[in-house]
Amino acid sequence: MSERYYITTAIHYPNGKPHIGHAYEMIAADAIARFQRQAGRDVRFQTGTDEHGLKIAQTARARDLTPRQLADEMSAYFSDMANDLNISYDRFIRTVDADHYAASQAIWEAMEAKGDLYLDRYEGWYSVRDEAFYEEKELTEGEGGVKLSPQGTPVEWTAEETWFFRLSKYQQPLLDLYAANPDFIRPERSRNEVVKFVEGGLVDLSVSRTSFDWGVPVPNSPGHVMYVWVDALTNYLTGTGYPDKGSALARYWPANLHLIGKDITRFHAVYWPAFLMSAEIPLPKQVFAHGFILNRGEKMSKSTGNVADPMELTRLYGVDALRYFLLREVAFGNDGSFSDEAIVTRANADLANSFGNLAQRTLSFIAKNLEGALPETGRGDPADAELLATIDEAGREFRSAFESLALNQALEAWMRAVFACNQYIDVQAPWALRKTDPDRMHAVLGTLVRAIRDLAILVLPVIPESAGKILDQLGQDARDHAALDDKGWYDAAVTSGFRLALPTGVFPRLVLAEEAPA
Ligand code: ME8
Repeated sequence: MSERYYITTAIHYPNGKPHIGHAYEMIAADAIARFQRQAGRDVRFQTGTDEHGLKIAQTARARDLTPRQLADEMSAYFSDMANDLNISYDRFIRTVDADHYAASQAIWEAMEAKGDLYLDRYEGWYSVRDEAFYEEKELTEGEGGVKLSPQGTPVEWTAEETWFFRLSKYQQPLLDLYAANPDFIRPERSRNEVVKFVEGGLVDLSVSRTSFDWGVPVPNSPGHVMYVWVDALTNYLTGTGYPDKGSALARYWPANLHLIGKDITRFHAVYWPAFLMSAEIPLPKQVFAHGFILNRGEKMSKSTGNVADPMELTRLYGVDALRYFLLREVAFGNDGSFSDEAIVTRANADLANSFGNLAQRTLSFIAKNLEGALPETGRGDPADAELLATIDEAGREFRSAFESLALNQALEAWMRAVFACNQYIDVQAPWALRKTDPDRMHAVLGTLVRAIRDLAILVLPVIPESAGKILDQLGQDARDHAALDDKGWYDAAVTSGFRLALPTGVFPRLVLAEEAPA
C-alpha cells in the first residue's frame, strides 16, 4: 500500500466572488497534490466553501434570499473556478452538505463528553468580517473611534448566552505540541506568532451563537448554532468520513497538510488542535500559512476597487501562465505582488521564450527532418552526458524543494536546467550539423529530447495542461517520478518506432491586455 497524503485548502467564504488570493491557494495546493501523486503517494485533496455564519446570513437578507439560496449561488463561483483552474481536487466540500452536519455534531459531542464545553454568558468583541472574537487588548482604534480587530475590521460588542470551549485548559498541551513538532506550523514567522499568542495565555472560546440560526445546530441545545469556525475546521474531518471509523476514507486522517493563508493561522494552529485533542482525534501533521497576494503591492479590498478577478486573468493570459507566475514569482510563505505586466513578462521569458522555444524548435526539427523518428543514439560527446547530468541534478533539487514546499525554489532549479539546454543548443548548433555531421546531429537531438521529456515531467504539477501537451507530442504516458528515474525509456521509444507529429506551439507569446487588438 502506498503512503497516504491528505492535503486541504482553507474552505472559502462565498460571500463574494473568488479573488486571486483564493485562486492562489487552490493552485498551490493543486501543484503539491499533483507532485505527491507523481511521487507515488495515495493522495486525497479537498477544497470547498465555508457557508455558515453571520456574514452570509446578513448578505442574504440584504438581497432578499434565504442563506441557502445565496450559498448555492455563490459556492458555484468557487467550484467553477476550481474546475477552470484545473484543480485536481477529490472533493469540493460544502459546509451545507449533510455528512458535514453529522461530523460537526459528532466532534461537538466528543468535546462535550470530555467535559470541555459549558454554558455561560459571553460578553465581548466580535468581528463579523473575520467571524472572530477578540480580546480588548488586541484592538486598535480607527477613524471616528471605531474599534478595529488586528485584521483592521470593525468589531462590535456582543452579549449572549453561549457555549464555551475550555481553550484555557489546552495552553500547556499546545505549547508542548509546538515544542515537540517544530514543523507543525510553518513558516517560522507564523510559528513564532502562534507560540507568542499561546504563551500570552488563552481564554475560553465562545463556540455557539443564539442571535441567528444559519449554522449547524448544537446537539440537544435548542436555539444554539455552532460558532462558524467550529463547523468550518471540522470540514477536514468530514472529508475522511468522520465519525465513521469504518469509512474507506478514514485512512486519510490525520491530514498531512492544511494549506491556509497567514490571516487564519490562529484558528488552524491553536483552536483546531485544541478541539482535536479534546475530542481525542489525532492531530494534522502540518499547517502551512502562505502569504498574501497583493495587487501591484497593494492589499486588495472592495473599497479600493482593486480586487483582481482570477478568471479574467486566465482569459487574458491562460491558466498555466497564471499558475506558473504565481508559484514561480512568490516566495512560498511570503507575500507576493502581481500585475498584468509581471505575468506577461514572466510567462514570456520562462515559458514561451525558454522552455517553449526549446521544445518547439527541437521537436519540429525532428518532425521535419527525420520524418518524426526519434534520433538514433549517434556519436556522443561529453557535453551530452554533462547536460543530462545537469538535468538530473535539477530534478533532484526540484523534488527536494517541492517536498519541503519551497515551490519557487523548485521552479528556479527547473529554469536553470532549461537555460542549460538552450546554451547547449547554441554551442552544439544541431541545425548546422544536418549537412556536415548528421551522426553528431542525431546525438545532440536525442540528448535534447531526453532533457525536454524530463523537464516536462518535472514541471507537470505546476503547468499540467501545457507540460502534458509536450509529453503527448512525445508519446509519453508515464509521467510520474518512477518514469523520471527510468533511464531506459528513450531506447524503448526509439525501438517502438514512435514518430513525432509536427508539433504546434504550446506556450503562446503573451501580449499585455491593453496592447492586444480589440
Ligand atoms: O478565511 N492572498 O475564508 P476566506 C492570498 N472561511 N490568500 C488569501 C488572500 C490574498 N489576498 N485573501 C484571502 C476564510 N486569502 C475561512 C476559512 S478554513 C476552515 C475557513 C486566503 O474566503 C485566506 O488566507 O476569507 C484563506 O486561507 C483563504 O484565502 C480563504 O479565505
